[in-house]
Amino acid sequence: MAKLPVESEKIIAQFGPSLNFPSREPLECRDEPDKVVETHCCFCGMQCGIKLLAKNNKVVGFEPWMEFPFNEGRLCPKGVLRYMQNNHTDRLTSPIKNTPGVGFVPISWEEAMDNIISEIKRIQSQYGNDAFSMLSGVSLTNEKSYMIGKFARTALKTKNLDYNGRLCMVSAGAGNKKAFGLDRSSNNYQDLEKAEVIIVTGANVSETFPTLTHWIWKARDNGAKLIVVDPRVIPLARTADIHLDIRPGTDSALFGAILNYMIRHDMVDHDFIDYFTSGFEDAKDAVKDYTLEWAEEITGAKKEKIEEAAKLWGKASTSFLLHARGIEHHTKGVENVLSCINIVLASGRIGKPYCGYGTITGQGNGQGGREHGHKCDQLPGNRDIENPEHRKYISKVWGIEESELPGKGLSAYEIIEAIHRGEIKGLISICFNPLVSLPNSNYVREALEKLEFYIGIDFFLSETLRHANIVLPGSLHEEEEGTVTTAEGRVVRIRKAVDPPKNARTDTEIILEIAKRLGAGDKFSFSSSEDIFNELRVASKGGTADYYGITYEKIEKNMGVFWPCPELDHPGTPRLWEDKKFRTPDGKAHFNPVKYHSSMDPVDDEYPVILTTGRVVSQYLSGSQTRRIGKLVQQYAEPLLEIHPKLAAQFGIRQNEEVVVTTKRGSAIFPANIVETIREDTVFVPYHWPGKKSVNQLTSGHLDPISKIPEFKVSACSLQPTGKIVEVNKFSETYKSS
Ligand SMILES: Nc1nc2c(c(=O)[nH]1)N[C@H]1C(S)=C(S)[C@@H](COP(=O)(O)OP(=O)(O)OC[C@H]3O[C@@H](n4cnc5c(=O)[nH]c(N)nc54)[C@H](O)[C@@H]3O)O[C@H]1N2
Ligand SMILES: Nc1nc2c(c(=O)[nH]1)N[C@H]1C(S)=C(S)[C@@H](COP(=O)(O)OP(=O)(O)OC[C@H]3O[C@@H](n4cnc5c(=O)[nH]c(N)nc54)[C@H](O)[C@@H]3O)O[C@H]1N2
Ligand code: SF4
Ligand SMILES: [Mo]
Repeated sequence: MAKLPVESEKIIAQFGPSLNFPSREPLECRDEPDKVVETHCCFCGMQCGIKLLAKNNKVVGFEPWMEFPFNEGRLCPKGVLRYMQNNHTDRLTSPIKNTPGVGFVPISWEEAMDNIISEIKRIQSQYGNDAFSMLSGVSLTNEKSYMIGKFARTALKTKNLDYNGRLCMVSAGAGNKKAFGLDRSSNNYQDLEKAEVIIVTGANVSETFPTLTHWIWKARDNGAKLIVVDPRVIPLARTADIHLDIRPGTDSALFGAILNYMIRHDMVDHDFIDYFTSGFEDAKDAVKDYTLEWAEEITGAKKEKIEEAAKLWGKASTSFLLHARGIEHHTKGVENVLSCINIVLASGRIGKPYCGYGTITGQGNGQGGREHGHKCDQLPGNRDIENPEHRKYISKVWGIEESELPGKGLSAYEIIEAIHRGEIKGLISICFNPLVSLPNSNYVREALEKLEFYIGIDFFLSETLRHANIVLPGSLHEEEEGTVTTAEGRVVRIRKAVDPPKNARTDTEIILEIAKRLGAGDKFSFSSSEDIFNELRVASKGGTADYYGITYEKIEKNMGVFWPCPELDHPGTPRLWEDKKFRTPDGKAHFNPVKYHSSMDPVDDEYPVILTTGRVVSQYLSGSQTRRIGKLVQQYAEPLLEIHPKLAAQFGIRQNEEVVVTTKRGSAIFPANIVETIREDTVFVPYHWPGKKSVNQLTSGHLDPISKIPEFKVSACSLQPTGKIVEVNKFSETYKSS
């Protein structure tokens, strides 16, 4: 079947995006709700506890859930307004089919399913099973993540399944596995409270994990010293003791120099290194020439400040190091992570109260979703799809021959490349908006147009899904039972508040139905989310991410259980490594030698400025959800180019002037916001917008060789003012033009 043209105008007329922006609360809110449901926010990895109020099978508001231990009722602007998605006018409530000359038309489930199954079968018989690929996402619960991993391998029988965590958690995951043999932050965040020194690098905590700020403030109240590493003076940096304003892409040089300083000044824990680690000599050797002067030259941060930071860290008796995507979105993302872990291991401050290390998980279920097998190289329990023992165990749980279990598939961006090469012809995506979130978006769009058949499952018609042949209306967070695992490693319960509206179905029902029609019904006879979780528990047993001892009942009773939890009578593990038994083959924590090297898209005469990208507090990821909530759009309506006054003067750029930003991939125009809170050689653009406002038109498809994460944080660019001054953040106008 040939690819259909995209009837974009008609689609927008039919399905928005339109803003949910009532001038007053819905009338239902004034009455007593029928139900108050204790659950969690659908957005970031903090997974704040929240109570949803439901009336007449609709979510009409929220209340703080004061007892939930992490956020104690606190919420950020997105958490407060998330409930507005449930009754949204853009909500997909029927399967729709992209029809030539007409746009999307509603069709019955029967017709949708018949069409889907016949196209999957046609493509797979013509080109082979792996020619049908799947992309998934970790806003989905553990149950759905697990089920999708099983679905792709045993029903769709393809190796080409990957997920949006490929853009997010994989550098940290790979680094954690190399160093500790297990991929989870080492402590719950209450351990921050009495840390003497806290390093936060590449994490704009106040905007991206707002409720975590509370625990950092608590530590500050107790006298903690705070070191923030970021090319921008992010809100957290404004009150830090030391702000290291490094050039994007130079963290491994900074942390290498700190390690060298600690070694030279004997600020390392020799006993810990001797008894509990391996690889120290190699790591030491790799940084032996990394002086403070050299680090200043590479990073652009002052050597006196680097020295002060090294001393504070080196001499502390308790400490915490946190990082997020600022150090991970690089072609050396894994190395950056390892350079941080090296200074943690050298300090010996891990596995003790108030001593911790962790990546701050991004997506709602960024932690659980990276453990249970919807990554192209992974099986449940964070097992390795290429390890014969792991394959044997999971094949047994799934009731298949090991030879039937596909091997390692392609990662997310590699799937796009394979579509371009004509090797992949079909795609089913759920919970992922790659046209906005993958780098080099014009290339991604061309790939979507090349697909012979594309099925999407979402509750909104995202920009990507406008290229689909069939879109199935799936469910919101509050429409299914399940569990997610928070950034701390705490497995918590997502509770159903309402049913999916009209003719929409739960994601689980949809996947189960497709599996059944593909002839794999016997492996998907689950009758509830708890049923799926119970199979996941068994599948994870013995893996590093062991959930066997966690049950729905135990989670409810304790407001969450920290994995690993290998037995039913095990209390869970809020703090890892107290026993110093690391999960590497030799049982030790591993230092890894890290040499600094430059990014894949370095600046030159033609592209002299570093472009880095990220987030703002009021928008979430590709924006498909938060760009539909008017009160959030009003806070920050369109992407602005953050630029330092000196750099602006150099290019003759004025406040609110539209600037053409060009990289080797293409050009885009953003109004300038001239601020002193950014390095003079770097500009920043948030990425939550599609089409002409998408900064991912400019980012590159260069990937980290180990984790396959794209280099979102460094692109070389040139700047050209247009002479046109615009009014920015007039949200109604922006909305019309996006
Ligand atoms: N409001 C909001 N919150 C979110 C999200 C959202 O979209 N919106 N998304 C969630 C998800 S999935 C994620 S992954 C997290 C991301 O959370 P963060 O990683 O905190 O967010 P980013 O804005 O991508 O990047 C963080 C910081 O990295 C800095 N940076 C850029 N390059 C470098 C570098 O080379 N080194 C260092 N040290 N810093 C650098 C940027 O200036 C930026 O301030 O947020 C989660 N929370
Ligand atoms: N330039 C640049 N690009 C980036 C980044 C960056 O910092 N800079 N950050 C990267 C990072 S860290 C991430 S995590 C990615 C995220 O990128 P994406 O995963 O593409 O972003 P989302 O907006 O979460 O897209 C999820 C889609 O799934 C839908 N959805 C949400 N929940 C559910 C559900 O429960 N069921 C179903 N069926 N659908 C659901 C939403 O409506 C939305 O359409 O973007 C990456 N892209
Ligand atoms: S911090 Fe994250 S989980 Fe908490 S309310 Fe905000 S978006 Fe939701
Ligand atoms: Mo992310």
